[in-house]
Amino acid sequence: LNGSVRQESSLFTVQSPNVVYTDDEIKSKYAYQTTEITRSADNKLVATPKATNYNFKVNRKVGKVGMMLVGWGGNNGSTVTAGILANRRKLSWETRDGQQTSNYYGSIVMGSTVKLGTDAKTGEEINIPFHDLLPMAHPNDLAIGGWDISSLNLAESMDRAQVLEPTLKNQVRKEMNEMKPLPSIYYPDFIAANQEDRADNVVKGDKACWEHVEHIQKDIRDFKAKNGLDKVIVMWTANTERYADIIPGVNDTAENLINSIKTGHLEVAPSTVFAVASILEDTPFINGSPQNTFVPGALQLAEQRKAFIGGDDFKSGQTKMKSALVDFLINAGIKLTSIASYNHLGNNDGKNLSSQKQFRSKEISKSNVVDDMVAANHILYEKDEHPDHTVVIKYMPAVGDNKRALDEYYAEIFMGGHQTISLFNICEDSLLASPLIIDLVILAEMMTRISWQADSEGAEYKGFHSVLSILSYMLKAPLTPPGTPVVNALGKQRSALINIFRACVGLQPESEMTLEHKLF
Ligand code: NAI
Ligand code: DG6
Repeated sequence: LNGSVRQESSLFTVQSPNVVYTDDEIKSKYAYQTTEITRSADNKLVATPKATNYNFKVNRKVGKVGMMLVGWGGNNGSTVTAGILANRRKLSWETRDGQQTSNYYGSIVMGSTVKLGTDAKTGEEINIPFHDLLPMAHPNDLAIGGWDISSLNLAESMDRAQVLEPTLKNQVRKEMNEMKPLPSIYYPDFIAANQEDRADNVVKGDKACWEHVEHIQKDIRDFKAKNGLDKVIVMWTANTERYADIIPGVNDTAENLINSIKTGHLEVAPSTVFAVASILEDTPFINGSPQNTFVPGALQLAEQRKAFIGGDDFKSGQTKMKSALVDFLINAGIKLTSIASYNHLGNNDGKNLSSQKQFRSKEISKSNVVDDMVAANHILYEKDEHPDHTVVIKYMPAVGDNKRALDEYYAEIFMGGHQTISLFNICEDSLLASPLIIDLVILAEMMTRISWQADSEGAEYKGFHSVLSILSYMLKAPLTPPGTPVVNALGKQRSALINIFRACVGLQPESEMTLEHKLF
């Protein structure tokens, strides 16, 4: 599949002495306004407005972009591929509800709008597609490839997944028949034993070795060359692995990790080998599953090489809802006291997660998603106090990809009263995850074209930190640069993303004050 290049056509330009457009770049000067807090001698808080000046530079040339999925033949991999093909060809298909046309619903980049400003004449809010905020790649243009330990071609994988309508599958079948995942690395100890029967497309060797790293590097290079690509994003959408033990001398530093791969240490996971290979190829690598792929050594390697990484675990239905609802409850001054999250599903992900060690990885990523919101409200919660939180996942083959998620939120309200909110969420899991894969690819690629400069004499332009916490909106357990806070609140994650992109074109954050409508 060849990626193609589309001509950038800006929907808007910024008219400001702080913003300069050239054919190749958008340059902006931006004053970042924050509030610095200090304490007075009598321990009173002192808030001081602070402005830090930055220059941003956006490379406007998107180039040819490809995505390589690890686990391409899985439910997510085959569904996102069919979805992109269908959108590219503007397909529509017959369903029992009528004619359905291709869309990118569920993608923040392709399906959501952002407020640009207010109409000078009418005072109306002007909203534009998120995709038009900056010159972003278009998903229809992505070259698609990847690896799977299962040899089925993508048409067969799509049938195995049982997600899409036959009337759609028939229209993309021919193209998907031609798509065959590259053989992958398989270390049986990291995924459930019940996955063994699909592992018929594997590279020789059942533990880490440097040949595996080089093999994957070559796959990336070959894919780039074959499709004439400028850039590739690699994403792990393969099975959830068990956690790797963090062992001093083994995976705690970049050097130790590399040595451990070379000596075949048994605690190096396939996903970490993919991450290392991608980092060494200067290819952004995103982990869509919950395991600790980014052991400290992998993280350090990414920092040393200034390569972009992001993770962990796609945040699709239950957790996305949780990170919005809990934000609402606690910010409304309601004391959430427990969350019981149960789900059952019958796809291969559910089968893999029926094994305890793999379930444990998912339990961790699903459980830590409210910590920042709780910690921020010291009126409702004492230090280190947390709501009870239970996560249950059961494998129920009959429901296939149609995951059922049941949540009970129990909260304390005014004067000892109680509020119970019960949610029952049913959806095709892969149809929620596929747009996230697209968003992660488009946004990670965008970040490769943004650089910043401190507004001081002789400062150099550089990229953002290796760990792309800007991708948090799509991820359950957002990875952040070491020592920096994790933000789970969904609204804050979206604001950070949008406002950083606004800053790149010299626009202040949207404050929602709308004073123009309030001060008559
Ligand atoms: P799946 O089980 O259908 O697909 C995973 C694919 O990975 C399979 O085809 C398998 O053969 C392949 N695989 C396993 N180990 C591999 C390796 N070492 N190299 C290459 N391929 C390998 O699962 P699905 O539903 O596509 O989900 C993928 C991952 O995304 C899972 O870890 C899941 O937990 C995670 N996820 C899924 C979400 C969703 O809503 N569908 C949301 C959040 C995370
Ligand atoms: C059941 O929890 C299986 C998981 O793989 C989830 O489907 C997936 O992680 C999505 O979870 P959530 O909480 O983002 O909907």
